[in-house]
Formats: sequence, C-alpha cells, structure tokens
Amino acid sequence: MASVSRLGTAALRSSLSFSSISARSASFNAARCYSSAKSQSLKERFAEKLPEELEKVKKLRKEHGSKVIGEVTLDQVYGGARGIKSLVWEGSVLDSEEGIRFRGKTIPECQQVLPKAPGGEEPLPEGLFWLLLTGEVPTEQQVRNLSSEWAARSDVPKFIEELIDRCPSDLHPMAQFSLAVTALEHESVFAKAYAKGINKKEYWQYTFEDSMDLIAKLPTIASKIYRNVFKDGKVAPVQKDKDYGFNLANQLGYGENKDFVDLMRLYLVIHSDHEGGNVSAHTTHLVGSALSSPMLSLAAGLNGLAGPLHGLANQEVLNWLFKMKKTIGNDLSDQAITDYLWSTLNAGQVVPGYGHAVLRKTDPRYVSQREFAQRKLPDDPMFKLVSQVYKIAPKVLTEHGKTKNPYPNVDAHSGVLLQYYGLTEASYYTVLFGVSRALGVLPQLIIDRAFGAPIERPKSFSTAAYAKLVGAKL
Ligand code: AMX
Repeated sequence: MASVSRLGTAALRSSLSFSSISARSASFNAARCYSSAKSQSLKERFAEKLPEELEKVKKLRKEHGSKVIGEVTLDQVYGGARGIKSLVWEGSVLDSEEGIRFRGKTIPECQQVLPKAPGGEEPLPEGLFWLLLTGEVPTEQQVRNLSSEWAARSDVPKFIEELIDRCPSDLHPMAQFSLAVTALEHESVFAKAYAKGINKKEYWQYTFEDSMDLIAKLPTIASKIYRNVFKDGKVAPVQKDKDYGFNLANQLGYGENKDFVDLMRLYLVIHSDHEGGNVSAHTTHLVGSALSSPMLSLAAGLNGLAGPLHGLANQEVLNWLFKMKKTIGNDLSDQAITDYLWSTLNAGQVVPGYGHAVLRKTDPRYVSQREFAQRKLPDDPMFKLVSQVYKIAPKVLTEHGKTKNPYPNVDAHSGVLLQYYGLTEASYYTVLFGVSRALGVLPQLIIDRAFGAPIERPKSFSTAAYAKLVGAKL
C-alpha cells in the first residue's frame, strides 16, 4: 500500500522541525526521488505488506496463543539458554543440520536468485537486505535503486570522522567502530521524533530511515578506521553509481581487484544474519526493545560481535593459523596438524573457527567461502593449510570429546580469503563482519517496531530460588 508509505513520509516530514534533521533533508530528498522511480521502493513494499503480516501474527496468537511450545530444563537455564524458544526472528532460521536459510532460501539458492552487479558473480547484499525485510526477491531495478539510495545517504558527519581520527591507533578497530556507530545517535530521526512525541504506529518508519542511513554510512566509517590504523588515513569518496560491496571494497583501497569486490559482496551476504539468538543479533534486538535508536542498538550488538567466542573468532583463526605455521613450518602432514590441534586443546584453549552453539554440520557459510577459494585461489598455501585443518580437526575435536559440533563455522575461512587479496590485518576483520551484520539485524529491528514488539524482560531467579523451584535442598 504505497499510500501508507506516502502518508508516513508526510508525517515524517511534518515532524522534522529540529535543525539537525532539516540539515539532512538532502538524504530524504534522495530517498523520495528513488521512491518515485517506476519500481516500488523498499519502504513502499514493506508498508504495503505490513497489514497482511500483522494480521497473520494476530490470527496466530488469537488461535494458538496459549499453546505450550516447549519446556525448559534447569540445565538449559545454567547452559546459556541453549534451545529455549523465546525469540521472534523473521529474516532467517538456522537448522542444526542444514545451516542457515534466509527467508527460506539456502546460501546457494540466494547466490542463484538474488540480482548481481553487471559482470559480477556473487549476489548483491542490497538484494539480501530486501529479501530479509520483505521476504521477497527484489527485481534488478529495485536492487539498483537501493544501491543508489544507500550511496545517496552515505555522507558521514565531520565530527564522526574527527572522532575516529582522535582514536589511538592501538584502540581495537571494533572499539572504534562501536564508538563511531554510537556517536551516529546524533543523526537519529527516531530519537528526535520520539523526544518530540510520535504515535507508536509510526515507529517503524523512523526506524527504517535510521537503519537506511546507518547502513549507508558504514562503509565510509569502516574504511576510515582501516585507512587510519593501517594505511594513510585517506578514504576514497563513495561512488554514487556503484553498488554497496564495490564501494566498501574501493574505500578500503581494493576496488581495483574485481575478485576482491565480488568477495566483499559474498562476504556481506553470508555474514549478515544467523537467526536471532546469537549474541550480536539478540543484543541489537534486546537494546532496541527499550526503544533505543537503531544506532545505539546496533552499537550494542557490535560490542557483542567483538567477543572472541563470536565475531572476533575470524581474527583469532588467522592468528592461530600463523602460530601453527611458525611451529610446523612447511610440514602440512596429517601428523603435524594433529599434534598442533592437540597442543591447543591441551593448553585449555578452544580451536578458533570450530564448533557452534546450534550447528552440528559444516557451516554452509564456510562451504561458500571454500568454494570461492577453490575457484579463485586453489593453490594459495594458506588455503591449503585451512583445507588440511578441515580434514583433520573434526576427528581431533571428536576424539577430544567436548564440543557438540566438531565442524568449522564461518570464521574458519574468511580471514584466509582476505589475506590472499592483501587485506592482511587480522585485527580489522571483525569490523567487516559488523558491516555485514547490520544488514541482518536492522531488518528485524524495523519489523520489531512495525509489529509493536514489547520491551524484552525474561525472568531470572537466584540459585537458591531455582533449588526451591525443583525441590532441591542446598
Ligand atoms: N575447541 C575446543 N573446545 C570447544 C570448541 C572448540 N572449537 N567448541 C566448543 N568447545 C568446548 C566448549 O568450550 C565447552 O567446554 P566446557 O564444557 O569445558 O565449557 C564444550 O566444548 C561444549 O561446548 P559446546 O556446547 O559444543 O559449544 P557452545 O555452544 O558452548 O559454544 C562456541 C559455541 C562457538 C562458542 C564454541 O564452539 C567455541 O568456543 N568455538 C571456538 C570459537 C569460535 O569459533 N567462535 C565463532 C562462532 C561463530 C560466530 O559466532 N561467529
């Protein structure tokens, strides 16, 4: 229903009385200009589908709201809430055997059906974002329009650049990234409109605008951090006629390499969303449930992604592989790899890039990167090392007997691909994961606001209270 969207945009405009919002009218004009293009804009499509989606939830809850959908054991409570069904996440569902499906589509299916850039081989992240938000595969034109809209919204406020410039170069890139995203709060139309007073039904529209602005600015922010810490501090401007993946690759300084550009597109697609319970997704959703802006919500999620058991594992994997190489030299024999794996485990450390809280098979995100490597860098020595670890580690981890999943996850492969193209700075890798993760968690934040999701508040008990609950004497 395009009229809903137009009404919303009008309401949005009428409430934009703050000077900092009106300063941003260029970006809204750009957004309106793309909405008026022939094909339906993302906001229009989402608004059109919304009443039907709301009706589905209403009906489901009315007819089945009181049905029991699971039970919870004490072990689950003490075990990190594994398997407890308590979140709604529309964009993706993770099957322990099959891996992730984005709106019902596997990664290979997405690679097949999502629009690609002219001459590109990998799907455009713009298409994935559209799919996650609406459940539909966009047309080529819709994806091109989204690329243009993000490019049009990409200007980063000067104070954010200065803030990044003032960071010491040994402040971890993820801390710099989170800092900059937090500071983007200054630009939040949701926060300003809320302070002024808005109808609940309009929340999603402001959340949508903030999410689009936020996503649009991330490549410049991420690249500024990279170029400051590791290069000359200079960042190329966003090319307004190019897609998101190209611009990220180019601003990092690798736009000349067509394969790296395609890798960025694939990377941004596969790291985006992994259902709602992982730390970064759950945190973004949780903080957003307090009606914190998309900027503050994403920044909170990024802080979770920065942990070594979550997104930082891609950095850990590379460092671990280099340490292994130093120890075993060129001896990639099964025995040498086995011994090194055991030395890690016997030191009481985890093998980074292996295991998963939900998955019980090789992560399809790992497989898609492996296939990329087989096509583009089959003879790379680091790829050979990663392949050899893949052959040996599942057996060793199974024998070790602790991890429920001895197979590799997404982080076991990404760093080696980036290394190959010259992006060798492992401490930066999680920032790229963070840019991608924004594409997965922000659609759900828009949906949360559109569905009127309540503030999240599960119940906690003390150990004494749990003991009482289960009839135990301590
Ligand atoms: N190496 C060694 N031990 C491992 C292991 C690994 N790769 N994965 C799990 N284990 C151990 C756990 O530490 C735990 O030991 P404990 O009983 O002494 O505490 C035991 O096996 C059982 O753990 P689990 O139920 O199989 O895993 P989990 O759900 O608790 O944790 C994960 C999942 C990913 C944190 C864990 O597998 C791990 O630490 N892997 C290495 C780090 C990593 O690759 N993280 C990235 C995950 C993907 C992502 O979020 N980006």
